[in-house]
Amino acid sequence: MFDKILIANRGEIAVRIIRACREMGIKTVAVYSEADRDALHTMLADEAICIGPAASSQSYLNMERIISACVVTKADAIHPGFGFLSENARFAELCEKCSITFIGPSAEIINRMGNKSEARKTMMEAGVPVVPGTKEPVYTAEEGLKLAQSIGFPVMIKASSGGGGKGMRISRGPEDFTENFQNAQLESVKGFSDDTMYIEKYIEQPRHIEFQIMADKYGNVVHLGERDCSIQRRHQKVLEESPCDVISDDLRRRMGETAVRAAKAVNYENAGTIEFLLDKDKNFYFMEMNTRIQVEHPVTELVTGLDLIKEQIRVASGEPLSVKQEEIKISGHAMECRINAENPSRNFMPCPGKITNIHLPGGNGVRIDTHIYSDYTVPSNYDSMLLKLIVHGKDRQEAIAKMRSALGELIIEGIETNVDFQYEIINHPVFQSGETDTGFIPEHFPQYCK
Ligand code: MV4
Repeated sequence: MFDKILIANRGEIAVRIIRACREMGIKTVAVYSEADRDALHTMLADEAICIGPAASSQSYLNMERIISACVVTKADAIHPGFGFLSENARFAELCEKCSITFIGPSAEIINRMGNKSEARKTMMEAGVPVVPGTKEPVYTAEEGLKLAQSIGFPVMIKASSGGGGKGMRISRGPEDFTENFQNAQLESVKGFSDDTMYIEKYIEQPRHIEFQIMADKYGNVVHLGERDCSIQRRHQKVLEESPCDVISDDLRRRMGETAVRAAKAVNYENAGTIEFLLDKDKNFYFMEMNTRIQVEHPVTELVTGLDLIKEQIRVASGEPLSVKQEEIKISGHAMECRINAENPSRNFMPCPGKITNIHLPGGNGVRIDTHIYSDYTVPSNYDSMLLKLIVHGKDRQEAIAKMRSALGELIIEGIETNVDFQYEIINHPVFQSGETDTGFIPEHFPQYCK
């Protein structure tokens, strides 16, 4: 087992990882930017090293500085958390070259799954159902139009390097195809320096269902059930839950087996997520694979009783998985609300600043993952997520009741937050009925989607 781990991240996930290490008797090294001298992760770790100015590009994305911090402190491994360098194949490779364990999959797998059109082809060849569409990359609107006509409109045009809706356009028919293709491709060239595109049949009002998988170095792969992440605004997840109400035990078994097959097809190692689109007729299609631990991992922890961060550390150190598929049981229902420093009535503009007073809810089945404290100043340089409010109840109804109660008790003063917006979602009759798909927020909160 590792003696010391460096956490190449900040905020709540850095705190989450430090706590897991401490429970396991592993020493921790925090890295921090000049804007994070007073950050909780900086204070909680056994050692802390400043790696540069506030701008992420000069600190949390600065590979050389982070590797140097690791060498100086003699840490054995780096946990990248999510965002920042977590899906950067060059960083994973740099760690490998410096004999530092990168807690995650190999650089080769990160690369392969980061290329969405290649991931799609890999999955098709492994017998994993993908959305009907192209198998080979598409580079011109002319060849794209022919392919779109054979797929049948409407289609979704996607950039191979895309993500978060970037480089993605719907085309409803041949008359709007060329313009949409060119716009999507231009966005991709500008954002990712990559003109590789692919085309899929457009799935109307799908649910975003993702399966958590975990794999060790010995080819063992398990799935830990699904998360329904359909409640999104502009491709940002707002609320996640597990299990998904419309997935039967039989469908869960079939989707889970598919997720495991997808991971095995690439000899996957460590924690990963297989994203599916689930259509109205309960057909499911592979969409993407995320090669990191995700923001919403706690909902899976609450329904499975497993600690995913500890499991990541154990498998990275060479231990086999601590559980077999038959031992994994999904119990009760968990839900997570992301609380951000943002102003919903000003188009969710980020609102950093000083927190003058906070009160955190608690009680049976209430978990809070956060790095904020009273008098803490939220810096303007990073993501606006402040806190994850996660609840676990015996069923969905009880989870909703706990979330409603906890949101009502949560107080964060001094800065604007989306707490009231989350409260409106939780209280919405359509949300409570479970009839939610990716169109939920635009349809029921159009005033927030302009
Ligand atoms: C789709 C789709 C419908 N059909 N692909 C959005 C982000 C990117 N990861 C993929 N996305 C979608 N791909 C096909 N073929 C609908 C979406 C989509 C969506 C997906 C998940 C959660 C929220 C979404 C909101 C709008 C569109």
